[in-house]
Amino acid sequence: MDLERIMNDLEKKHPGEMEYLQAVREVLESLEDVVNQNPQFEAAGIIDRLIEPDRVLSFKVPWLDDNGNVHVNLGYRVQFNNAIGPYKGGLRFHPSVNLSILKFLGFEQIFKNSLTTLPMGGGKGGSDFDPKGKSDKEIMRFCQSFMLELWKIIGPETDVPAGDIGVGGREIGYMYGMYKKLTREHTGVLTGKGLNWGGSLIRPEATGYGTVYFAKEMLATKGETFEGKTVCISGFGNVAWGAAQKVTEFGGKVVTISGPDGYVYDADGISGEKIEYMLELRASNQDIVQPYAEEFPEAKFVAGKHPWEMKCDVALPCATQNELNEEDANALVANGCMCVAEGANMPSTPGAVEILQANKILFGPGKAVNAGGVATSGLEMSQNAMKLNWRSGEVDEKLHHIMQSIHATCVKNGTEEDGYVNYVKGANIAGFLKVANSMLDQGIL
Ligand code: NDP
Ligand code: 2IT
Repeated sequence: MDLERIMNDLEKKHPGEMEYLQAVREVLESLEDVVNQNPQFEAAGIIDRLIEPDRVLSFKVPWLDDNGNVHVNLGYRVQFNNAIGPYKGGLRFHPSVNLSILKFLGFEQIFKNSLTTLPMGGGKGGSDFDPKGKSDKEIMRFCQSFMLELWKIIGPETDVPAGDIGVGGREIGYMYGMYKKLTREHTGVLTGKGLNWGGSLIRPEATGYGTVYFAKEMLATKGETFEGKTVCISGFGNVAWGAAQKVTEFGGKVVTISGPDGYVYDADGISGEKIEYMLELRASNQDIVQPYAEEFPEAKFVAGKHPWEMKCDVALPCATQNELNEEDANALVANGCMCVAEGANMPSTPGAVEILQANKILFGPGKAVNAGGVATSGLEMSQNAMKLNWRSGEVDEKLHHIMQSIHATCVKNGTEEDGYVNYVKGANIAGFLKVANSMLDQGIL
């Protein structure tokens, strides 16, 4: 495989799409040996076909604010690959959203979904709409307008969107309502639905729980557990919330959360009512973490910084892409951190990953670590198809089992000669092989 030729061609076609090019390079670097050992992949142009999305829908989303002013946002759906199942992946509403970010997320989703063992292809979508400060009615009107375009290309057997940054149960509800009205069908077309109308128990907690289940397996390879460990978490959204709950349950102490304004350090541990307060903070229209330090005076707010400068045993980045850089990685290493598990998608920069791996720190990439969210979406699809609901214990047990199996797959495919588990390589190779072999079976299209 000629990696530089592939990357140069891709860059020429999509100049400046930084996040997309970063994600493709990271995956292809892990695949060089596997592709070279399997000439049938090159003969069928698997890599060239895999790195371009099947299609991208881009549309405008006009909506009215509460004062009657018209706004126009951009909306997208990237359908990346459906070799192993319908396109599946979240919708992100955030002002930073652009095609590069959605293509990086859709590309990662292919391998993540493959690792879950469930039949789901890869896709992603969203809008540059900023939910911050919007009223409930404005959110509703925006979601309805977004779905007026999106419904044309999605369906329970075609493409099944879900939540991501800025899209939770409320937004899924408004979008689902409009989809149902347009199609006159009550189907499992979205996941992350409300419990009364087709949602699955444990889905809200699943990404955070799955992240901690995966990190628990990583620690176990060193004979360690979460008991008594100090844990730094970034973000204070869906993923951070579930992760904080599970770490606490496993006997660890969460000492940080973070937002775009900085981070909060709470030496007493962020547990119980404090975790619930995180949810309130996130739901507030301010979207900052500083008020936590006012509500719980034992905590300290540090403006404009990342939490990775604090001493911890385990770091769980759960906010957004490229939020843990080389300086942060060096600080974690210097402070004796033993495990970094990515709850967010691609939160560590390539330079940071290199530093963590060179220092033989346990490093779990997002596509393996945070796969519990989409895996539980897959379980929601199964329940919808059967028109049955599983109890929370049943869903949680399946989630736990899936995370253990993804971990075992990473160990199998990523263990290096010196015994160090390269989880990046393991996840990329295992995720890729299933998709590539399926593409081979299905012909060139
Ligand atoms: P939320 O919207 O609930 O929380 C995201 C958090 O990150 C917020 O604190 C948000 O603050 C912050 N954030 C977003 N963009 C930036 C930025 N550019 N700089 C600094 N902070 C930022 O989202 P989720 O918890 O759902 O998602 C968090 C991460 O986990 C994302 O990478 C997502 O792709 C990933 N993920 C989510 C899954 C899910 O099921 N929800 C599944 C798997 C992965 P603010 O919005 O104010 O900027
Ligand atoms: O990044 C992700 O895996 C998600 N945002 C969840 C996607 C899903 O379809 O549940």
